[in-house]
Amino acid sequence: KLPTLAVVGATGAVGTVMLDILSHRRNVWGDIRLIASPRSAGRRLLVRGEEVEVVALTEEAFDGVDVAMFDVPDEVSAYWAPVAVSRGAIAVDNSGAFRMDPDVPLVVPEINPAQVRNRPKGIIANANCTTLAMIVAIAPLHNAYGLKELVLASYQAVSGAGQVGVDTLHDQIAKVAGDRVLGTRPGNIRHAVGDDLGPFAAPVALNVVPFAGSLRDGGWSSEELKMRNESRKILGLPDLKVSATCVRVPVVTGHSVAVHAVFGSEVDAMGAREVLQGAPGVIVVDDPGAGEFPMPIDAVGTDPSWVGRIRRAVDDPRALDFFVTGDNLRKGAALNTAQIAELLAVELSR
Ligand code: 2RA
Repeated sequence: KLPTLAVVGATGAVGTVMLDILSHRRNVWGDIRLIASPRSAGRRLLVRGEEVEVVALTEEAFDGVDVAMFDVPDEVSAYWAPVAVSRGAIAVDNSGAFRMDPDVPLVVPEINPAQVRNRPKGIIANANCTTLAMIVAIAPLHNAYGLKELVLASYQAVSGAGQVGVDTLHDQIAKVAGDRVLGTRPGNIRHAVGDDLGPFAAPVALNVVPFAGSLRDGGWSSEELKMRNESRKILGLPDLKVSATCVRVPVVTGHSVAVHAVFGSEVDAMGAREVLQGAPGVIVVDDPGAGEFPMPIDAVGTDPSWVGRIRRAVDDPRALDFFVTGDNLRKGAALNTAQIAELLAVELSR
């Protein structure tokens, strides 16, 4: 009998992409149960070509479930993932609630798939979308050259903040469109956009906002610390030096990262390109003379991380600079969760 899957948060931005992904990947599931807040219960959503009724999040909703995926806020996962486990399910959680728990593996199937078996709490965590955008490109380079340090700058899409982020950007674009004076005087974009900043710290239309997440000690943002801490855990490099600056940009979907990676041995761009061409989950798009480089407008809706602008640092033969873009709702969230769950489906079907 094929295992039963539950999708918790089935009606959210990531949940919607999840249903699409489950409908198009190899079918390893028996029943798929859709779970959401009581206010969404009763809605009928399409998955694998069939309408399935959404049920409310209750303890009983997990009975008979083998694997429960969670795409819900941290506090919802923190409470309900252990409930799912107590009802017999393995939880795969896409929130930040468990990622740094030493008893919860943080799994990227292209990098550390064996970690799915090391789950003393019955919970497996999915990394943050910004980490996931770049880590499938970093890991093979680490295996080839021995990573010592990362200096990162993110360019994060508004959908990372959910549907409200997307709606906020579109509303702001509508307010600033057509006025060619905007952007030529201090404050005039703020004035045109008004107070409706949605989940962002400043207007995001016609702007970039060098802050994402919440403020933490030392002036770091939560997103920047996630890039550091999650990279260390996934790569198994607890002493890796990581400095990140996370920036929100007026892009709907597709998180990008400019990476400066320092290695223990000398690198060359051609060798790095070959390593990346052979890496799972990575596509190399690197012909700037022909106008080919990785961009969110091309990567959106696709599965791999797109890597390009690969250069050896001018001043350090052990350092590489490159640019990487990935769909933050797919590999950055739903796809990686689905891939982890598929590893569990194989284990459960044995
Ligand atoms: C963001 N990475 O882009 C976050 C979502 N977890 O806001």
